[in-house]
Amino acid sequence: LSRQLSDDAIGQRSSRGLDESEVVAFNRDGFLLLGRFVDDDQLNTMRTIYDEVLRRDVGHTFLGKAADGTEVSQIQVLKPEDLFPELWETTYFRGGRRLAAQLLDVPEAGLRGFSHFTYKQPRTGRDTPWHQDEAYWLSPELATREPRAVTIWITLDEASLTSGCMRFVPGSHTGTVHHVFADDETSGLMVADPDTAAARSYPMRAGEASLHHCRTVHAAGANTSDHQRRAWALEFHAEPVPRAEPDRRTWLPELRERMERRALLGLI
Ligand SMILES: O=C(O)CCC(=O)C(=O)O
Repeated sequence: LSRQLSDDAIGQRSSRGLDESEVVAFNRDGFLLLGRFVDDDQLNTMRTIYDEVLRRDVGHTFLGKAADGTEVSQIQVLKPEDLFPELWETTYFRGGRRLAAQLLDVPEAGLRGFSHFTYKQPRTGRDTPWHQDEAYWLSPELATREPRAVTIWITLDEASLTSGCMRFVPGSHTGTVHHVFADDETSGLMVADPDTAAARSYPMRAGEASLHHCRTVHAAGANTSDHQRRAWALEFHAEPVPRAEPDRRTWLPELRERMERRALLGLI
């Protein structure tokens, strides 16, 4: 159905903001499906830039090994906008920032944003494990201050049950959960003991997007299909607020060490 929307309707979808029932659903579930978010022209522009970024080979392997020990490459490119600042001018970025400001109840100018590409080659064979985005954030102030952020995620190819669609645990955005490392070397984190009984998978077509809270427990499937799955995530952060209780986030020293080893510090 979303493919039948006119370009105008798609433009309005990303510029008019969320209606009351969508805000209520986001606050209840910790995520929201946005449907078709960019028109075909924008989608093609984004794909061209994405492919050029991949061609320059500036990404790093985010998760190195499958559970059975085989090497797989799931490529992540942090801050592609540093290479191609025009990414900030896309409907996706502008619309995403507008929706993030609405959900976090701050002016757009009060948001800090950055993005990353998550690229799954055909037959990657490795999922993105259950995690909360905020588990990756190293800032020491987050021990005593609670981050407020949302991520908007768009797929530039079909993201199906077999090519790596998103999975969310509804209502899981209410607290920080313990994380451990997903493999021996990389900086991939996963929830230590995820309760995924209520989780669902959300296949999306190219150009469709979702939004999630920085504490929503989510994952994405492996790409066992024959086509690539290019996804692009934008994170928008508002000022953190004081926490009632300090949060120890015990995996952070090791995460910092792994990032230092992989020269990723400064990027996140
Ligand atoms: O694209 C993926 O495979 C996972 C993306 C994700 O977890 C995120 O952007 O927070």
